[in-house]
Amino acid sequence: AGKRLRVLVDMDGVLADFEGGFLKEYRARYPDEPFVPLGDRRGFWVSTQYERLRKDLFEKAVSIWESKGFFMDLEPLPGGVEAVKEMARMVDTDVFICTSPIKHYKHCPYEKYAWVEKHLGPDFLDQVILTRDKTLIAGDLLIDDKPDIQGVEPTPAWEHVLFTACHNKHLSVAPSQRRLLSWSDDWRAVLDSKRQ
Ligand code: BVP
Repeated sequence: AGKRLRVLVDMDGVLADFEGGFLKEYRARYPDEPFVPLGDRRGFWVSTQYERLRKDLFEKAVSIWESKGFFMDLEPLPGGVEAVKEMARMVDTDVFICTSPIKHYKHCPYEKYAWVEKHLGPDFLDQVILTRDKTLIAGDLLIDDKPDIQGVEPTPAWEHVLFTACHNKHLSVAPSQRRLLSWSDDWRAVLDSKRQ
């Protein structure tokens, strides 16, 4: 047995259905406004695509995830909670939830902890890392749906495995970048490939 494996797992778009939750709430609040079906999503930033649709839709989109209850009420993505629980039970494996809160801090940080407590249990609160700069966090793997993860550290310790989402599935990424298509994909093999 070599050293322990440290896995960082993103929350929005990987464990929690940010895109689905956003669209549902947006359509409920703004039933007469245009929207982007999930199949037409391109680019990580929902706000940017809505702004391109019509300038004033930027603020309407932002209003959705700044609302009380938005992050708390996100549905888990299929298999994510089970995968993270299984990882945490694996020998020589440490799992952390590594997520960037929005700058409107009234609800989001609290609700991210509440979501983890609800879906992964109170013991998992020790594993939560809230940071706006994931390059500072040392790990062997970062499973994240954001294609470009940058920050002040030019050479992060982790290998970024791109988790497929509606906004990134059409992207051609560098051949060196590995993908997880979903939690039904072989995430165990990805972890094993990083073990000593
Ligand atoms: O908390 C999420 C939502 C927010 O950015 C955070 C991304 O965190 P990670 O998944 O990288 O951990 N967010 C914000 C905007 C626009 C802000 Br203006 C957006 O379009 N999409 C988005 O996810």
